[in-house]
Amino acid sequence: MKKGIMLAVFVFASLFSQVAHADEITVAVKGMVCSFCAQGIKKTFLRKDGVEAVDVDLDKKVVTVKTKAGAALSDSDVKESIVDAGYEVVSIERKA
Ligand SMILES: [Cu+2]
Repeated sequence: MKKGIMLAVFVFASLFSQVAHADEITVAVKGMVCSFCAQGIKKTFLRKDGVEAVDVDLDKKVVTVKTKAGAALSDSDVKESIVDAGYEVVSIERKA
């Protein structure tokens, strides 16, 4: 009986972690050159629901977006934010 409960808890926890995991999205961006660009992109992303953190690497021209647990940010959401900020998306990569 105890084993059954343990198993149920384990199954539930692993299911839950799949649903509520946060995404890490790496976006290669064309056109950003200075810290003002970086700030603009950060602000645009942070206005979106479900965005936990944004990191901009100006050397690599890469923006890393972390979503909140359980939140989803689609590729078109990502694209929209970059374009709204005035830049161009080169590629989008996701890491679960
Ligand atoms: Cu700039």
